[in-house]
Amino acid sequence: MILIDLRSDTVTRPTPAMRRAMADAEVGDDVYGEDPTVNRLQERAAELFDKEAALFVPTGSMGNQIAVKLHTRPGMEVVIEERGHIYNYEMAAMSAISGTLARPVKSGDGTGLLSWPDIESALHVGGAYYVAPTGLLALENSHNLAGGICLPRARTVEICERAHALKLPVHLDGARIFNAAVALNETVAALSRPVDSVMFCLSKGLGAPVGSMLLGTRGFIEEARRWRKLLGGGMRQVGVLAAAGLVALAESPPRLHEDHAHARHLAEGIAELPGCSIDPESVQTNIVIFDTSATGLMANEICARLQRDHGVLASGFGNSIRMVTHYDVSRAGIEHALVALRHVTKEM
Ligand code: TLP
Repeated sequence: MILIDLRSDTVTRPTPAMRRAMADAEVGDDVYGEDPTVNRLQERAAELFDKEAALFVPTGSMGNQIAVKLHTRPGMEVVIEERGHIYNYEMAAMSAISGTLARPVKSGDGTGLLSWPDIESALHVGGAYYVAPTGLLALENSHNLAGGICLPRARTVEICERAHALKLPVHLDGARIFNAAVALNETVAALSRPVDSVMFCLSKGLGAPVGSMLLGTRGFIEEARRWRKLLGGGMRQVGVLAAAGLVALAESPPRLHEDHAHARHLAEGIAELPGCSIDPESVQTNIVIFDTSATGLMANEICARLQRDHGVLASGFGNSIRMVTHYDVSRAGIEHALVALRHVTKEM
């Protein structure tokens, strides 16, 4: 049976060009700062994002958590949208590593996109001494669990201006910021210019096998390097991975629109199925999250049947299923997934 793996865009395998670059990579010991390929990747990322410096980290989670650590002190709160990855899927690391507490907020319009009034009502800035102060505002673009929706540039600018006026730093979880940039027709630099730090993943839609980048000022990145080591993320001849990252940065952004078109097509098909509900218009990038409550089955059960009988892999969360498109899934794969879903929902 063919496998169509829509669980995540993390499942992509390195392209032939990435594998060649990995085999040929010039390497050195990156803990001494001597890996030329890592150094090139960091310089390239800083240039693309128009930030002073960048650091190659093993995972997006490590990049985010180093940022939380550097922007806060123990006893502070981190304001974040209630479905944010840093809050929901990073093992409570902000409390374990930084001694901070998440202050989750709902977006007033229900989309997952925060506006300044949503944020303002959750802030503790310059208030009573017995209230935990807000240390950081964490944004996410695109917003994974909100269905890959994108935070427009103007909204990011406004939020950051207001936060900075209160001396509050802003970190952007830009795991999929290249998808957001394509969907919004912006550059990644424009979307992340107003924030103090940004993390993006090479290992998601960009298709590299491993790695993420953390960016900010030179001083911030120097400190981040110390924390990466402390967390066990000081790697050695890691140019073999950075080489794939450089190929990913050069080759992948121009094809992300294809993943977005596949996701929209998938959502349009799903909207027609009995018991499944999604507004295809809300699908802006490569993530499709649809509600399955009216099928009478738990999402996990639907996913189990999709996999067992049709070789289609998806992720179930409560009453929702998430399907993520990426370069290893073609238009034919999307059609196959729709046929499979049609079968499974008809059986119910
Ligand atoms: N997301 C994974 C899962 O953890 C849910 C996925 O399959 O989407 N920020 C965002 C917005 C993410 O979606 C992820 C990974 C991360 C950070 C963490 O990246 P890694 O997995 O490299 O630690």
